[in-house]
Amino acid sequence: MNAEESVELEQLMFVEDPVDGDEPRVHPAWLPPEAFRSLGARRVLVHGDGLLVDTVLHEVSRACARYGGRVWHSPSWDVDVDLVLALRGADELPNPAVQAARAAAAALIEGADGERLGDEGFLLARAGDVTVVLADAPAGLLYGLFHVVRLCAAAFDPARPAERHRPALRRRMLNHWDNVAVHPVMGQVERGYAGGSIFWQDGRARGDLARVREYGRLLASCGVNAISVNNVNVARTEALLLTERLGDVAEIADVLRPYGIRVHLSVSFAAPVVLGGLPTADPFDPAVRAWWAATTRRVYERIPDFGGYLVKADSEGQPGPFTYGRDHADGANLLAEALAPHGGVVHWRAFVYNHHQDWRDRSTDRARAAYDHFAPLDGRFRTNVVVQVKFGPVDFQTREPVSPVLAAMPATRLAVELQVTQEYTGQQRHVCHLGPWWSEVLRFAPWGPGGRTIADVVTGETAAGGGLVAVANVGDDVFWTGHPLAQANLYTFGRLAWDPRRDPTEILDEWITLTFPPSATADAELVRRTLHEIMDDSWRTYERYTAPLGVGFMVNPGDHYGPGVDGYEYTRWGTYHFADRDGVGVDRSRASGTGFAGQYPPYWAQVYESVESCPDELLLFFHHVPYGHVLHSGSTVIQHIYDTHFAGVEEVRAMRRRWQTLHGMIDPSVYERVAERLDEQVRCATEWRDQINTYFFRKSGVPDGRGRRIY
Ligand code: GCW
Repeated sequence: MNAEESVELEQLMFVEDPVDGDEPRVHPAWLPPEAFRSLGARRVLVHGDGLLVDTVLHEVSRACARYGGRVWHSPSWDVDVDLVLALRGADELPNPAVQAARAAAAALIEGADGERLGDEGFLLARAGDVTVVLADAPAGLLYGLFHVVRLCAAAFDPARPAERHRPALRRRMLNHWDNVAVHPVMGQVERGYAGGSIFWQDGRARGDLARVREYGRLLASCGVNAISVNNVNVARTEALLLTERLGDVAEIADVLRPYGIRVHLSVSFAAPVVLGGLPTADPFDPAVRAWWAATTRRVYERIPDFGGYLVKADSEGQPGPFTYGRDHADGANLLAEALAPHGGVVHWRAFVYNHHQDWRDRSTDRARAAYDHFAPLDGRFRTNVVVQVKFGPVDFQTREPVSPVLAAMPATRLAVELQVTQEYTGQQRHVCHLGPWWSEVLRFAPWGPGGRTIADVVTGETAAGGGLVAVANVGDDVFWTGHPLAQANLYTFGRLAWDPRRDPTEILDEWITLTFPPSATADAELVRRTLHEIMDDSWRTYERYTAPLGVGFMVNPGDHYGPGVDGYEYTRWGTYHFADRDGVGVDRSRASGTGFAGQYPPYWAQVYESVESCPDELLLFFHHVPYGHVLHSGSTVIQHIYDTHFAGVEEVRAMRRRWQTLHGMIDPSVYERVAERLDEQVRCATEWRDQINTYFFRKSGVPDGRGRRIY
């Protein structure tokens, strides 16, 4: 069969064509046609069969149709080619280059540890003039193809040594907080900053899933292989996705399957009551267990490769096992038992805390909650439960210590949950590249320097490893993420989930090359340099002009955007800074505070316990100190607050100036959207600076050592 005949190209021309007659074009994100130029100009042989091999074939055909290359699909034998993408299990190819590559690469395929390439791994090797990508399974071939796209011409460099790639994490997952029915407060997408949902609209599934298909393609190209399609806050309409509206979920699964992405569903713990009409959802009740078993069986009848359930229980008003006097292991195991016969998993969130706290009560500490609830349950979860832990103990702040839960459950599969949607980091109106922050979290060694890291925990060096999860940041916005540069956070998440030990700046560089292909850019080096200058340190810049020294949560209540220093100070949410005329910060030491520091293994428990050894950037998270306290940096706390806030705004102004140098050099619509958002970032950062500086000046009465204007 010749691919040119077999591929229905029109299905695949989405990026080039408007979604709908009048609608604006959808930005291709990091897969613009130009990114395929190098691949598309080659002669390519695809060998193997299966749904994902067809996807590979479609991709190659599309690129070749555009850039003049040719495609053969097996069995087209003895042809001269530049690239072979082949399944190893497929019949022997009488193609000399493939045979040579196979022989040369045999040792590499088995790997030093004797492991095979696995379901998703691939190998790239040169044999004579030919680049050969080999995989054991179709998904590996698809990932191998996108690797070739990323490498561009380098994939065809005769001197390129053979390489072997396997994802470090089996599950690389995005959670969508998309509502089916528009929530009166949270809207269509909770904490969404990029328009409506790509799945749901006004209470129902979107009929046209072209956008979802394109999303699957973007995700596959950066390595994501699982998504949950509805909010963890499950309301009435969303609960129905498990039963009556399962067909909608099945349709989404059908569209994503060709990209190797499995669909998961957020479910309500109260489903047996709400949907099943039972009087209880008690995990020990036989009728409840039978209901989950039967319901789950029906899910798999409809979606045979369904991934599993995601649950937020006993948290922020969601139902859970506490109602029945059971704990979270009992709750999670109930669902795990129903999923086990079908190979599904439960992602059970550890984000459980009291959201009706009295601000007068200094003994309750929200940071302690996840550990207090979950650490005692270690060893009690079934093997198909993944306990999903927010990276920090509070709530996705710009700076927090790494959650101690991640070091406290060696007999449990743990996943780290990151927030790609920038709820607390500028809501996709600010440039805030989060790769360096996530990487810092993943490299953190909770048992002390040189020891095992969070990356080791999630890849499964302790228990089986639960993977990496992030809350998604896309919507029906033309640029997917509102801020075009926020696409890089999504891309970086996927790449870090594939390999959590990678350098985030290198990943950003990959994203830049794909998104702004050198062949389509007047001065590629200028674009690359400028984007690095703007983005590399943008998370630290964001940190400088917002809440200082790890204290967190000085945001406006509700929407969480912009400064609101006392916005949460006298509320029930448990996020306080305790600033008074003498000092600021939360005493979480064992000696005199809430004892949270003691939840870490000894090395960090000791470091965080004392004001002297606590790292500057977390000082106010762990300690209440006087404004005159001298940091390791040599500055006082109050002067540090002033200096970083003045500096942060200057850095944002510099970002805007740098961006202006790209005028005329890149797609004008991207240029304009980013320019507009940088104006807002300058405005908002200035507001942060002035409110924070003024607040602390008024509290402390200490003037700025450098005499700058404070209001
Ligand atoms: O940070 C908070 C958000 C909520 C979210 C919650 C969670 C889905 O403000 O909107 O609810 O986290 O993670 O469950």
